[in-house]
Amino acid sequence: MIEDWDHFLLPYEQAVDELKIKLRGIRRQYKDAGLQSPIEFVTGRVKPVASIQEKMVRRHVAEERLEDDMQDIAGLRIMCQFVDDIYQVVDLLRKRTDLTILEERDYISNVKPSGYRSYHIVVSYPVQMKDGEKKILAEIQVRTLAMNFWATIEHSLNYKYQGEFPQALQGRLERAGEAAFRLDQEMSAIRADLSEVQPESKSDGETAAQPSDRQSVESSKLT
Ligand code: 0O2
Ligand code: 0O2
Repeated sequence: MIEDWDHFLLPYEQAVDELKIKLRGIRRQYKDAGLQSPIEFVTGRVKPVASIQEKMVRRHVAEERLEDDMQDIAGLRIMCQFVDDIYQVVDLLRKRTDLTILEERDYISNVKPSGYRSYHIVVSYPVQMKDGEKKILAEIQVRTLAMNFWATIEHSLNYKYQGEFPQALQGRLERAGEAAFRLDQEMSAIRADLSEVQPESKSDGETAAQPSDRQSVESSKLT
């Protein structure tokens, strides 16, 4: 029995705090270099005890296995403007020497049946505790703003319906997910068109040229 949850969760708090600072640091460095950051913003949380306990029951995770078998007690979320940015962030994470990637799950190429899209990375992250180093599992979810919009609302509706969406609602949510993804694709197409006429973003106040009148991808039909 874990009697002192605060004590158990302390290294997780430490890991989330450190990773938030480090990931936000990536954005700072891009800004500092005058470059467009692939990271828009970063959030993080330690899973509440009640959610950990509920997931232990649902997933049949014994308390002794908790540290190894529950990957998202420490959770970070990286929000990006564009789908391409997600893969750029994943590459940046792969190159880091302060964490070890254990698993990657691409729910963008392999959309979940619910309509959920995100790129998940499970990492092992070392925190320095008073008695020495402790390796903590953390789940980093990388997604666009549109994917986050969909997932946040779907998640809150899920609570309301306890995961048992009426069939018709389920279909509508899936279609809403598709619409959000078409929005992502259209935003990427607009960016590509803009960079054709204006290769580098101007910091000298020069006005941006108009995008070409070339028809953008068929995704422009956001129905
Ligand atoms: P709820 O209702 O559970 O969503 P700071 O970092 O100090 O600026 P703070 O208060 O630590 O700010 O919050 P942060 O880091 O901006 O974001 C915390 C929120 O991020 C949480 O809200 C979660 O909604 C969300 N979040 C971030 N990462 C994850 C993750 O990996 N998994 C999940 N499930 N949620 C995540 P709350 O407060 O927990 O409320
Ligand atoms: P929270 O803190 O409430 O977000 P499982 O964890 O059991 O769902 P698995 O395979 O261990 O499944 O992990 P998976 O599916 O790679 O990632 C789980 C997390 O991804 C979830 O955490 C959600 O944050 C997010 N997620 C996965 N599927 C969906 C979905 O259909 N809708 C939404 N909104 N989010 C999803 P938890 O456990 O729900 O915790």
